[in-house]
Amino acid sequence: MRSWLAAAALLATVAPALAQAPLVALTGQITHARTLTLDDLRAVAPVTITVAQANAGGMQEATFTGALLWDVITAAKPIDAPGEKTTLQHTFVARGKDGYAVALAIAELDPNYENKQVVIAYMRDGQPLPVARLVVPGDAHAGRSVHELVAIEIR
Ligand SMILES: Nc1nc2c(c(=O)[nH]1)N[C@H]1C(S)=C(S)[C@@H](COP(=O)(O)O)O[C@H]1N2
Ligand SMILES: [Mo]
Repeated sequence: MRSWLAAAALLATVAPALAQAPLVALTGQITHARTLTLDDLRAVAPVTITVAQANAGGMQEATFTGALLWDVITAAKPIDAPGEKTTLQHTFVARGKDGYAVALAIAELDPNYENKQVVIAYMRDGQPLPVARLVVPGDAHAGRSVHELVAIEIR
């Protein structure tokens, strides 16, 4: 009982700190460059997607909940290069804590083009994830599913 109370008290102090810890930095050609916390991501309308993708061990199916990358990007307002006639110039490099990096193009996300429901996930199969993860539905392979996502650079 006593240890249960101690654990609950610890969780009560640690959980809010985790929610406010820096999670994913938005950098590059963006008006509102900032580091998003879990609370920031939770403040975005949540999207839930189920993906089945191949990894080294075979096919893996999972359901993820998170913030739509398109919503996060549009709120942060990409800066168009001088002279460019379209916002379709933009690409994103998503990077994990280990340096692993993958690229996305804005037309993949834009509802007027591919409208891919790419999410910055903070839940997997109904359980909170300890770190953020990029999930790219439609990809046959899990290669762009960046684990421990720490930064998204807008180009
Ligand atoms: N940060 C990070 N994310 C990564 C990788 C990596 O090396 N580092 N490998 C990718 C590759 S190639 C695959 S197949 C999946 C494997 O993750 P899973 O086993 O959870 O599907 O993670 C992807 N995300
Ligand atoms: Mo992989």
